[in-house]
Amino acid sequence: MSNEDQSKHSSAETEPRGISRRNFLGATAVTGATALAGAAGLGSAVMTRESWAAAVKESSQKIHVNPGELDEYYGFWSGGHQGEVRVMGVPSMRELMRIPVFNIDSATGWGLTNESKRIMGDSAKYLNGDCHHPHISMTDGRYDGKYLFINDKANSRVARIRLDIMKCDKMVTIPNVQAIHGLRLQKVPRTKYVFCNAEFIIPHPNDGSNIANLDAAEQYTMFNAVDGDTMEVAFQVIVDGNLDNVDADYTGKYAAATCYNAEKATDLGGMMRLERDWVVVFNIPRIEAAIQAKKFKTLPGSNVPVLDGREGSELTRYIPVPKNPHGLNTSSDGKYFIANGKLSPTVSMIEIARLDDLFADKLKEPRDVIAAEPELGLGPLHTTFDGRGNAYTTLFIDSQVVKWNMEEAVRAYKGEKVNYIKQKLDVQYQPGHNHASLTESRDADGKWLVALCKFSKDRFLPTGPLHAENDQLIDISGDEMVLVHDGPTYAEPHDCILAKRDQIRPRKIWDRQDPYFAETRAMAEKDGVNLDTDNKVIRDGNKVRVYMTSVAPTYGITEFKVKQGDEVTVVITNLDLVEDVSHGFCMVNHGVSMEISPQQTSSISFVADKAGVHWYYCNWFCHALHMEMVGRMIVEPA
Ligand code: CUK
Ligand code: CUA
Ligand code: CA
Repeated sequence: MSNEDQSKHSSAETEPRGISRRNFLGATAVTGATALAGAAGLGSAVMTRESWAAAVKESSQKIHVNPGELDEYYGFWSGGHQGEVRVMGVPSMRELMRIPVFNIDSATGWGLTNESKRIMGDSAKYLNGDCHHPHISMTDGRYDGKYLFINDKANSRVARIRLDIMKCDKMVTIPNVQAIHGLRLQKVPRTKYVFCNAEFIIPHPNDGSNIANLDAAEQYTMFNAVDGDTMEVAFQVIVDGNLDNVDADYTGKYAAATCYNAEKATDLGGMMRLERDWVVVFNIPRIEAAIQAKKFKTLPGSNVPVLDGREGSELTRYIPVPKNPHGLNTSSDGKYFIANGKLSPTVSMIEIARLDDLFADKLKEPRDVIAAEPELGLGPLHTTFDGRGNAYTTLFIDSQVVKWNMEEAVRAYKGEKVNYIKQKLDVQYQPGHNHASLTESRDADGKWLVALCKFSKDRFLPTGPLHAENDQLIDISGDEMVLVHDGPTYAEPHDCILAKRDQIRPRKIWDRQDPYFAETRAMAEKDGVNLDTDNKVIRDGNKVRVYMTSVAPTYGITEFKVKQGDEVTVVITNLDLVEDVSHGFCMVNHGVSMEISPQQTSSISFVADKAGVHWYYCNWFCHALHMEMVGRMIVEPA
């Protein structure tokens, strides 16, 4: 089937400049793709041009959020290798906020302030990150709005964001592994574990002692669980092959992860050698029992329990699936783990109810848990759900989202003649993740779907060789998907998550007792300073602590003296009680900048290495006299 046929009804509305732009990645995006079989045909009747235009008009009206009105959904977007999380309003697709996490942020002082550096810990030295998978904590399979967790592939970290203040409050580096990629949460009974996959296979120990003969060294990667409450690593499980994406089930018992490198190869050709790789399923109660029974080891440099989950272990099962699978998604009805084929035009539906038998060795072979393996199109990467029995899978190579029915796919697998494909919608272009509203919870409501397209090509005004990506909003509330919005985004939102707005309960101003700045408060107490009232300079050897309050439009201290070479810490408490009156502190020519929101205490340290007069100013516009909110640091020459 040609692209022209497949895009029949959507091309008129979404591709006014023709569809010739669609093909450029067809054969080259994924090596070996040309060898793949063709896509299955369309199931539903194609709408007439008139009814399509009417549907687009109706859906487009739904996304218009009038000035002064609020969006129905919060969206949390990963910022990819830009390192931050972005908060969006959906369906307007307006960007509401950015939450710096694995990056440095000049506006808020993330990565510069003492509070943020304490949270980043040893990894504060890294100025880069690469986040992919943002997920909201759950209780009984429903978003509880407490935390958002996200991975950092670049520096093997996991971070937690407190959704009441929308700031990162914990960060942990996973030991003994490289590149934390897939990350999903335990859904039931609650998010006790944050499951995260380390992608790359490395030698153990990885200290250079075995590089003369790497072939003889023991090499593996590990599945990891972080305790969502303490953000300490709870356990690690050694696996065969490598690990890509992961998800957990709705019983609390199982997590499953895709592996694209069963070959344990170190190059592209080698990683595609086998016709099948696998999904590895982890038995969480058995892992917990093994830890209780002290059946684990520890690796040098950490005391995390490390268990052996390689083939033959009681803790895991390996289910062969076609070549180089990618996304792993639990259907919102709790029935299936769905592994997305990538180099195979299929997805593999693993029936979760049969996993007990698989672990009890009651099945003839692991693939007996496959309920269906529907053929969907070229390059299936990720699948999302509408809560009405339909699944939506991105087809990277075809540049489409395919809507298909899960139970019909199961019937077709059993030999019944039924066309499970409901619709294929062109998206622009090369989608990675897609994500439907509330899809990772029992509450999947089938209203909106976001397709996160890696390429925008000519959908937007040109911005030089580097193009925006394109996060497209699709109305899935009716029988047909309708594309309603093109959303340009900066590198690179791999994934997003949508929650109902009443599931997130942010604070309006800070609580003075907030643990976020508890250590700064403790330091003040030691200095005999009351943060809520005092403006004081404390000298302690060559360390100088400047405590001041701020009330729009003045700092409590407008002049302080230090000596050249002093290590200065400025601590500011914003006494304003009015919502939205944030102050800033910027010391000119010192690389010093931070946010102090109402009732917040923030602190930042620097060396006063230049003698003379140095102005500081408020850099968050707070008052008609904001420009006058200034002060001077006078530095005596050494
Ligand atoms: S991965 Cu990026 S498109 Cu990191 Cu979730 Cu599939
Ligand atoms: Cu305070 Cu601007
Ligand atoms: Ca492979």
